[in-house]
Amino acid sequence: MNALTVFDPQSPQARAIFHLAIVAGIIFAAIFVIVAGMIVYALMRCRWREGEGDPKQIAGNKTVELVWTTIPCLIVVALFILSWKTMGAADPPPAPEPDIVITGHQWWWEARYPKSGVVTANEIHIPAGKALSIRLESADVLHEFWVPEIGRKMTTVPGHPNNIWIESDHPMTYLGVCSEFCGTEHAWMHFLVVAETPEQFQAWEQAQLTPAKTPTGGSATLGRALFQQTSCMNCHAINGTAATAGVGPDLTHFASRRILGAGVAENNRANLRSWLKNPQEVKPGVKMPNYKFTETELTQLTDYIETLQ
Ligand code: HEC
Ligand SMILES: [Cu+2]
Repeated sequence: MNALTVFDPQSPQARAIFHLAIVAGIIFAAIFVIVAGMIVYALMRCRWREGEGDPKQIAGNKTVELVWTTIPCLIVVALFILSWKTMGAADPPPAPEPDIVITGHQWWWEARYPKSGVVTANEIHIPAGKALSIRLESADVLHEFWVPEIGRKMTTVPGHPNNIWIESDHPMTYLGVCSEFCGTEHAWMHFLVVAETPEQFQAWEQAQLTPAKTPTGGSATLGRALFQQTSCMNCHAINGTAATAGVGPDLTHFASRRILGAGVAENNRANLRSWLKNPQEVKPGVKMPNYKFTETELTQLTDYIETLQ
């Protein structure tokens, strides 16, 4: 998986932003060197010496004033044109219908694909080589969606959808983060963007659309009953059961995902069990209660959730 960096752009959008940053950075560095250099030169060359009067005064010199007005104006105009072109490449107007609607929640990300009906959380799959129009919403407070290698940053604002484009040149997995402080667990609001070949993406979409299988007997069946008898259904959805709530992540294919609790832990059996035992210990402040399950109940529930491939 890629590290979080702005110096390794992997999409036309991110490259446009990166190139602007480099060009602007060079211009700013040149201005700094010239201005600082002139100050140092003036300090040495024109410093007061024994027996010397004031240097020649040139207040109101037209040529000098024209030069130091025109050059900065030209720099500003050049930066304006460069920014304008970058915005055209990195941030074109959104598509009429978004490819993915991503909603920031305290402290996880929901992803809905309106065209296919897929709903998932914290692991966003995209086909490589295709620009996708993303609509960003918030369920509660301000969050910020940021995958530095493949797109710009954008705030999610309650009641005001924002839009960005993301794209990946090739199949690769990227780390994304929330980059706007949004409460206790802001630091654990990570997500993955998994760019795949179009075939892999289609297969993933198909798999996500299948309802959860009902376990046939054993501990997992008891776990399923537990899921339905406790209040899990008030917050979670599992397609193929009566659970349809959207307060917490959709769990229909939870076991196929790589991360748990928006990146606080790797998704494996041991971590899932700790989560169900006491989510507050794994992710303090998390909006899921501690049910104080017995060891047997924990095993049953873990067995059931592990079937949600
Ligand atoms: C009050 C709402 C609420 C209830 C009730 C609730 N959860 Fe959660 N659950 C959440 C939220 C919110 C998250 C996401 C937390 C985060 O990552 O910050 C979550 C996360 C999870 C996750 C990890 C999902 C992921 O993609 O990382 C699992 C598994 C889970 N809950 C199972 C359960 C089970 C089983 C029950 C019932 C015993 C239950 N939850 C009850 C709100 C709830
Ligand atoms: Cu956040």
